[in-house]
Amino acid sequence: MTELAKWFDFNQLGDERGLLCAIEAQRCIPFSIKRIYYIYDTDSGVARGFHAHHKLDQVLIAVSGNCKVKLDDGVITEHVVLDSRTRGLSMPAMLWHEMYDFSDDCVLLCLADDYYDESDYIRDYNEFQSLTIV
Ligand code: T46
Repeated sequence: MTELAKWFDFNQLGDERGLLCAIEAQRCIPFSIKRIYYIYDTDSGVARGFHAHHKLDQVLIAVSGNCKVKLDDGVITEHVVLDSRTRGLSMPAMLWHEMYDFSDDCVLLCLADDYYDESDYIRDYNEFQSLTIV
């Protein structure tokens, strides 16, 4: 089966003092980071996302706790679990995504290759589907 999810694995560094994970733009992820945001204190039962982006490229990392993500490219749908602080989920443009089942302690770190721009969002699923038809 074709898989939509692509992952980036980051090196876990550490010593007797604890652990550390470094993410270098253009090395560990394939773009330069222009924006970082994080999602936290999401009430259980709440789902977020429900959109795709025209151009934005992102990587999502659950740096604390866990959540699930539904991915949909207009043809294939896949559900993945984000539960590792050393693993990033690739979230390229034109991939419909919905995040759900957030644990109480979930902090979802998002690395983005561009600034916030509402006009880059496709929030209507029918519009998204029409754009995926070639
Ligand atoms: C995405 C998923 C994974 C800003 O003003 N600046 C920002 O950089 C962001 C990300 C959001 N906002 C505003 C826009 C809304 O008024 O914050 C509010 C919440 O954003 P939204 O409803 O889009 O949040 P999510 O969790 O549905 O989606 C977010 C990102 O917006 C989106 O790009 O891919 O996380």
